[in-house]
Amino acid sequence: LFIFTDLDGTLLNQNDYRYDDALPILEILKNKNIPVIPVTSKTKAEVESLCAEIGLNDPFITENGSGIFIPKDDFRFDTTQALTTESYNYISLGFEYHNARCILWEISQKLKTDLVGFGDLSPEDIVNLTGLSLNEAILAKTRNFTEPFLTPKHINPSLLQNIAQEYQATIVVGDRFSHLISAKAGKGNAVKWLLNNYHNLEEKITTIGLGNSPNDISLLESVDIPIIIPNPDGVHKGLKNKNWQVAPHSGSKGWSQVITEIILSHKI
Ligand code: 2M8
Repeated sequence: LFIFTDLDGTLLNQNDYRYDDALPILEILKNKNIPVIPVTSKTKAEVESLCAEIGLNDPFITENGSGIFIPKDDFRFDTTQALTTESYNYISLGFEYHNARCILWEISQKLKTDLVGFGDLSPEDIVNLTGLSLNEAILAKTRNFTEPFLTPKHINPSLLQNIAQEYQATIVVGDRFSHLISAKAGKGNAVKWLLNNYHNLEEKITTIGLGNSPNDISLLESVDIPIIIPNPDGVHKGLKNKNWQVAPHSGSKGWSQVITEIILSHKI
């Protein structure tokens, strides 16, 4: 069993980013050696800090499927194609951050509209927009592959998408922001990469995926058991037409309830 999970609004509460309700079941999963793999819009810097806090040691996928980071002491995946940093073997499916910024600028020229990205915002601006702490906002600005930007209200989303395609880019929608990512990235593609490069291919692994926003659709489509975590005000409108199980609560409480039910009822 593998669990692929979005973070903001899914394992973490949407408004306060807390995860306390999920700690007991996370401990059980750790004792059962069930990997919990974050698949998030967040940066490597943010996920590392969070994993250290929560005690997660599995691979993780950052910036909407752009970076796949596998700890160097984790030999379960084929990393012959991977690049290396001090602690990880990693695969990049994404742009370099500088290119993502340039493409966003080109698109804003074409649309004759300012598109305001994280690179244009100060850490204090990001604190005000997100409710992150100042230190967390600095980690969120430490981007490697993608540019989150304020969703422009008066621009047709399909026009934005069509222009992005001219640059081999795509726009995905998260909780609060839109994100410019490489067309080769996306949460689903990164999940598929990990599953295809899992050494023990003969063993049939069941995969669970959890998410709350439109950028989680490709993740949820890539797993055996997709689960929607509702937002505090209900299921995101972009996920309402999906026929997937919906957790009984939002955030970490909902996460914990569905996973506890699956694990303790021996459904798997
Ligand atoms: C951004 O991601 C969220 C995730 O859904 C969003 O689009 O609202 C990211 O840039 C991430 O780095 C940051 O931590 C988060 C803060 O809310 O916003």
